[in-house]
Amino acid sequence: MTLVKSYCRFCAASCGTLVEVVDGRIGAVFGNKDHPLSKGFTCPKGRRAGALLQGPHRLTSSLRRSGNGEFEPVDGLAASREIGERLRRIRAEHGPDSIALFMGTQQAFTALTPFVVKSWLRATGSHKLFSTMTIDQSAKWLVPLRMGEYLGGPQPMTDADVWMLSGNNVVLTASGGDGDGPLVTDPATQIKRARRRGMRLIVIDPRRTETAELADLFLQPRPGTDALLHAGLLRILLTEGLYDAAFCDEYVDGLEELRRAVDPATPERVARECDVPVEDLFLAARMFGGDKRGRFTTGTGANFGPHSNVAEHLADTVNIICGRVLREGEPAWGGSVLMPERPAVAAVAPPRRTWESGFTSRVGGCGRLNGELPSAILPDEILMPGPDRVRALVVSAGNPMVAFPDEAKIRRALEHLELLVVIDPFLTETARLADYVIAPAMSYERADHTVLMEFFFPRPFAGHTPAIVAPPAGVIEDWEFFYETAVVMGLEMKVAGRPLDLRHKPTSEQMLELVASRGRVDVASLRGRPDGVLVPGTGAVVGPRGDDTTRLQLVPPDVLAEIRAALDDVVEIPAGGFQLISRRLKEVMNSLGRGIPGLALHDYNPAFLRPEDLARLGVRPGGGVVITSAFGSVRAVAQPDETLRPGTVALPHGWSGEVFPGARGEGANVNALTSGDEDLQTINRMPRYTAIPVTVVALGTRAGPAAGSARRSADPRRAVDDPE
Ligand SMILES: Nc1nc2c(c(=O)[nH]1)N[C@H]1C(S)=C(S)[C@@H](COP(=O)(O)OP(=O)(O)OC[C@H]3O[C@@H](n4cnc5c(=O)[nH]c(N)nc54)[C@H](O)[C@@H]3O)O[C@H]1N2
Ligand SMILES: Nc1nc2c(c(=O)[nH]1)N[C@H]1C(S)=C(S)[C@@H](COP(=O)(O)OP(=O)(O)OC[C@H]3O[C@@H](n4cnc5c(=O)[nH]c(N)nc54)[C@H](O)[C@@H]3O)O[C@H]1N2
Ligand code: SF4
Ligand SMILES: [Mo]
Repeated sequence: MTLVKSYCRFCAASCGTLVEVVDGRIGAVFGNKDHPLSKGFTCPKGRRAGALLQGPHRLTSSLRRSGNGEFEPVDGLAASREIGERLRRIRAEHGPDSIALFMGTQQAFTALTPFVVKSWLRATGSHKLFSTMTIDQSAKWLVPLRMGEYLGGPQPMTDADVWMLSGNNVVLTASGGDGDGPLVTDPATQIKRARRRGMRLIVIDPRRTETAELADLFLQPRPGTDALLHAGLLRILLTEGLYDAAFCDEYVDGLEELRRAVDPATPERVARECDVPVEDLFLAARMFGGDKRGRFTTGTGANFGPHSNVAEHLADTVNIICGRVLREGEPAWGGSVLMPERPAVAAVAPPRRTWESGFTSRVGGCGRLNGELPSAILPDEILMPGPDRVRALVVSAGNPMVAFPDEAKIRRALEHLELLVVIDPFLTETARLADYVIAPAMSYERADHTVLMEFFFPRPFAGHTPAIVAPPAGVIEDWEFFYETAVVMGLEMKVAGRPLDLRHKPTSEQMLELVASRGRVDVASLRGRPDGVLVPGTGAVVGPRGDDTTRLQLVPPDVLAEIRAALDDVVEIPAGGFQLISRRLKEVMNSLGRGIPGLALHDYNPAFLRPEDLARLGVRPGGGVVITSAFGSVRAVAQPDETLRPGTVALPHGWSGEVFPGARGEGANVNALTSGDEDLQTINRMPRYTAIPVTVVALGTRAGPAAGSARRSADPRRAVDDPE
């Protein structure tokens, strides 16, 4: 047995690990105390990497659907070339836009895949690029595109006086919604340390989360009321003068319009409709506002609601009017190490309404954000007739069958494809519908570096790891699939600004050097330094504004209209009805990690309800419930949870009734309850994943119509799945 240092690649934290390698297999995984960022910290997911990589459900070979419809094993490189040939024909016959690509979550934790994937799709000439970004915190892309972006960078948590989090359970997810470093690596310790030095933490969440337990002030509003709540906070900050008037004078347009727009959000109204004590609302505004440092950042909860684009716009507006950005002469963030540095300047980049020009989809006339189309339109891109209909889809490290809204619709779409290729180490719900499943090498089986994660680190840092165990024979690395198909398709790819040599295949290590070639640290200098290296700062400071007079647009006309609509919309919950809210599980990463013995608490996702709500429904812990929305119905296993707001039910996403072939569990796909057509935001078509009106009844009881509306209840496919 040897102990080898490496780092974990299941989430952005990239914790340093000590891995037992026994006969070429992974044994126990420990935290590496010498790692300068994680200092020995790991989470249960990271510690079970051995079971994940070597467990019973891991694909040890790629698969091809044969003539009789069954999967047969196929060599990964051979399959890639076959697929390249099929893609070449589809492209020649139907044009480049008949090919689409979906980028899933796990792609982001490999250094090479995102670079190669994006340049691959660009080289095909297709515009049909989709990712989880538009079914996640999608407004985080939209807000700067409409408001403009301050280029000096945000104030960090390191020296903050106050931090406010909404809909973001960082202690469980290691995901500071805006990528604030200290909230990513070992967030509980970082928050405790910050509070010891005097930082105040405000948490807004309908659930008293693990993060809320660390807060100085906790607000537990009614789900889906974030836009109103943020407007209410802004109103107090503006009326009490708790904002940075000098910064606004210099950098902001629309302060008076903002004042008028949030005027209807009076403290009394906000307190009543959000159902929070009015004193707490004032307390939050006064604790946050004024001459302090620190930011208001949001997670998925605040980005999933019925007015998520407005909620996020107003959250960022809180930061802007309070001037919570780095000013000229302050030390710049300087965390780019393997990536090229973008100089920080105290200037504003103008809004970029990229969706208003260039390629638009025939589905709803949608345009692109940061080069991507909204994921919610992907099913219609496949299903709706039209000259550039998507016929072939490559899914890179994602599981749309459980991630997309409207489970039935995404299934229909995936089944309608001429060619579905899924690159995934597991036979997921999505992979089971594929023509080819490419089995990739997993984390400890491949070399990597931290190029794409450095943005999330609290200090400038870089790490490299070689592969520490060999992948199963015949398994390829993700990037190789794209390389091999590119060769067959004759694509000309550029990676990190340089042409990729398609005659002489580079090694993975050469590729790692290529993608980091614009950084300030050489990959070669990281090899043999398994703890990674803290990189000295550049000493750069935020540069002057110069002659530029661009200002941030607080309330462009479309945003103003959306604010009005959001503030007109009263969130009504009929008596006896519930609100379905989102939440995540500690032991799994979306759908990754299911099926590992002993990792997830159960082999299903429970429906969490308050004990008294369960009692009222006559359901025992562990008993069955039927949850019904206006769009569909699922059965789930009930679990008591005192941390919830009364009248809410939380059902984690990423599960279904059949997680892996033959492994029938009692999991429920929450996206049977969501819609891909209704309740979508403008522009980014972000679905509503929280604050969904539902009814909950004990399994075996006939369900009434869904709370809120009976749209679609006439659809027989959506009839309640009642066992009676
Ligand atoms: N263990 C683990 N870690 C993960 C993941 C995982 O599945 N498991 N997933 C990863 C991914 S892809 C992401 S995007 C991040 C997400 O990271 P987070 O955004 O921290 O995700 P959650 O833990 O679901 O936290 C969302 C919170 O929003 C609250 N909420 C629900 N509805 C509302 C609402 O209407 N308003 C407000 N204000 N809050 C609401 C929920 O109660 C919940 O506490 O986590 C990443 N890390
Ligand atoms: N109702 C509802 N819907 C949601 C959410 C919600 O909270 N509620 N959350 C949304 C959010 S924030 C997100 S990010 C999406 C998640 O959407 P997805 O990213 O589509 O879902 P994941 O389950 O993260 O899929 C990751 C896949 O990558 C595979 N994988 C693991 N390692 C590797 C690897 O090395 N290479 C490759 N090729 N594959 C690998 C895993 O087996 C898994 O199947 O779901 C969204 N959908
Ligand atoms: S926090 Fe993320 S990187 Fe760290 S051990 Fe857990 S999954 Fe791995
Ligand atoms: Mo996500």
